[in-house]
Amino acid sequence: MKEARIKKVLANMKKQGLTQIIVSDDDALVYLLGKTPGSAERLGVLFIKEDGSLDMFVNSICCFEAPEGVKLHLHQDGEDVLGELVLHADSGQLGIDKNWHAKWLVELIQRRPDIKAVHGSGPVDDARAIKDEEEKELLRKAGELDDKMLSFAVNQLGKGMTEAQLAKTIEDEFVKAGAGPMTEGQLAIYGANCAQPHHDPDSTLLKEGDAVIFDLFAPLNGYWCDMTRTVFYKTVSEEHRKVYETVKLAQQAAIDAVRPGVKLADIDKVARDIITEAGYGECFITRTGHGCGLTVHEAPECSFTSTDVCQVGMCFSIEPGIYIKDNVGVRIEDLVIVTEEGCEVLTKYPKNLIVVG
Ligand SMILES: [Mn+2]
Repeated sequence: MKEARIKKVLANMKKQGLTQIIVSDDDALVYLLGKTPGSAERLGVLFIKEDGSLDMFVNSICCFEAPEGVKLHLHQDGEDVLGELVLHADSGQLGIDKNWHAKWLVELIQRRPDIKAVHGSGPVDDARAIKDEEEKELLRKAGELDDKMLSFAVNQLGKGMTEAQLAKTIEDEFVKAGAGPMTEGQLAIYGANCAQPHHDPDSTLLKEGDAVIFDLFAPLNGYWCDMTRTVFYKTVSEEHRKVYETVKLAQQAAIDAVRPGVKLADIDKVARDIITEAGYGECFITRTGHGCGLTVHEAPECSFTSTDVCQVGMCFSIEPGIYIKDNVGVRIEDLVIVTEEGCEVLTKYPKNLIVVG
């Protein structure tokens, strides 16, 4: 069990006025306990109360052994699965994490009308947003792997692969290098398809003058890397060069703006203003970034609606882009960790405009 992390969660519960919460999310359980029952569609949750008591309600099929300090409540298929949990909850407000299945939540509410269920991911998410030293080291290692994978990917251009074939080749390379299961495929996107930020790699072939977006992300020892680079194949038009240099400027300015106390909305604004002044404001259709850790997309969010403020230890992406329909797309993305003076950039693949082949 990770006691320091449980302490942070208890402090956050107090701050947020929550006396009891249910944690069901696998990544959150790994963060707090060092492991998860991996319950899938069955029940497997950690119940945390303000007095620090930790109770785990798990189906015995998961063969979950509770860490010291956690009281285990086992049940089996066919039994009153929620029975013990229903009795354990106190009346009043109960925080539920964002991923708990509605089937359990609805049943709990029906059986305990004295309970007021509220969204309760905050205490764990806010703790997870600030990485401890162990996590920072894992994120650095993941970043190093991403640098290698980007080099590998760029070296595959010109071999005649479709987007989908190249994406799969990169995924295989990640696996060979020790990456864990990837929730989505890698992104290798050519030409006008780059105008769709998350274009699903298909049978498109590479042609001269194409932009190529590589958005490469995978977990290494549980912690995700996430980096995007855009390169050009054989030639680059003046228009595309201008788009590229604008994104590069915006991305670097946003990185330079990161330091403790700065609002993430203001970091988004730094990038957005540069892109807007260059005349591409309407083509910047995404947020500037997202937190990254045990999950590739987690708190904090770097967008114009974000209410988060930079704190030392936060890890998030800075990935502005310009997406011009039927023409081109450029995105440049790095992961940063907020430090006392500014930030540490975890992904280091060069960002000068590269024309391959
Ligand atoms: Mn990203």
